[in-house]
Amino acid sequence: MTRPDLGSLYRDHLRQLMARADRALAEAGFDGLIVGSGALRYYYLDDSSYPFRPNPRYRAWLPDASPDCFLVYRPGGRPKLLFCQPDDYWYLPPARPEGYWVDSFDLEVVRSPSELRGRVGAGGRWAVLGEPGPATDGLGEHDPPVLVARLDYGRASKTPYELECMALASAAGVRAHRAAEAAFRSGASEYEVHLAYCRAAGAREEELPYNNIIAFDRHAAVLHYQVLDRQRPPGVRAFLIDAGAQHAGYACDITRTYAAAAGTFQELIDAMDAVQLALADRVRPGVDYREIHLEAHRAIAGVLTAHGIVKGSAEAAVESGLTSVFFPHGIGHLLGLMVHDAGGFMAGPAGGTSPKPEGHPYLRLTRTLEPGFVVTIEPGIYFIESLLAQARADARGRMVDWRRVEALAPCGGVRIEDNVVAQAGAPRNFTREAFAAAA
Ligand SMILES: [Mn+2]
Repeated sequence: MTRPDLGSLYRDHLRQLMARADRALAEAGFDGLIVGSGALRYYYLDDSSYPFRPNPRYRAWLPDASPDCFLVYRPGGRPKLLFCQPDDYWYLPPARPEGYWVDSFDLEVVRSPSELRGRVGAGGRWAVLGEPGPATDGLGEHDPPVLVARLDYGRASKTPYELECMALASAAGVRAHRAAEAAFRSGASEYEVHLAYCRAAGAREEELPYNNIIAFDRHAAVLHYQVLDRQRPPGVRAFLIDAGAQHAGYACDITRTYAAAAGTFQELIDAMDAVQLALADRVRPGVDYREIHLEAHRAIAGVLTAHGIVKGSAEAAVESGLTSVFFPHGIGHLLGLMVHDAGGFMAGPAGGTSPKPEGHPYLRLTRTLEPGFVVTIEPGIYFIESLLAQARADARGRMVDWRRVEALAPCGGVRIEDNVVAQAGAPRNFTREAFAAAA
């Protein structure tokens, strides 16, 4: 498959970004924009730093991820990049950037972030996006809400460049997911699966968009399970992996669940796979994402009753709140430079909040989908002891077949998560596309 040329996509992307910034700056009453990539942070009482993550509002402009750099932009002019290349013999300074995006900037190499001062240009009201620090002190207003609201709101719709970066991230993530499944099936421990994943993704841990969730059996019932057991226990039945990859800062966020053998749990996985595909098909412009979340509860209720986990009607399972015991998180979120991307609750470009549906506090996206929105669709069914105990203690307890629950609980849970683009016509599913290409 021939891929589109990132360079020309990037130039269009930057033009769109500048047009968006021009409008937002005018509406918010600013003359220019300074965006910092961020500074290294150090562990308490230590001289080693946390892994560096650039400011996503900086990364929206360019793929470089070096600390202490600044983008300086004034409408009507070319964006300037102050690229920090410290004179430092303890660490290797970042190389002067190269690649398809560099020619779009007036590049100035500086030795220290303090050189920003004096290069911003005279006069005007400046907005500074990024954490406050000595380099930007007094240069302008930090993260002015009227401006960041407009910029963040626009980031939900991805440009063709961003979509291509996300397709490339998905390809890397799927490559690694396949390696992880193979490792699981060949007897690896959680930790060894993780290493196989990183190797296939070509990523150090700190380059992953979020910490891998690699969970055997009951560990899958811990939604953000973070331990990687070094030993594989005997008789593992199930494997849930929620792991991503990135390209130029853009993330994929993929979850798959596997059964070690055919049987009841595999049937539950198959049923959830069908639910997941049907929900992913609803990702279309004009659809209120909250509706997809509520639809997920109805579909999951259908699976719970069809598989004898819940007795009675699917409607009663939704109405009593029983589905939230088995599916206690949101159906998904915006995805982009951040795994839970910016602006998920915004009512409009000027700000305001779009409320979550009552009784659904963990939903992370409440907007109506527009072309170019990339969202995750990640329905799940889990056997979480503490939530089950609460349900058992009240009226919902009578609606559950507890023997069925006890039989499935050792498998932990199922989640299947794809990354889906809203567009005219049928949605584009990055994840299924990448799995099909890899098969
Ligand atoms: Mn997710």
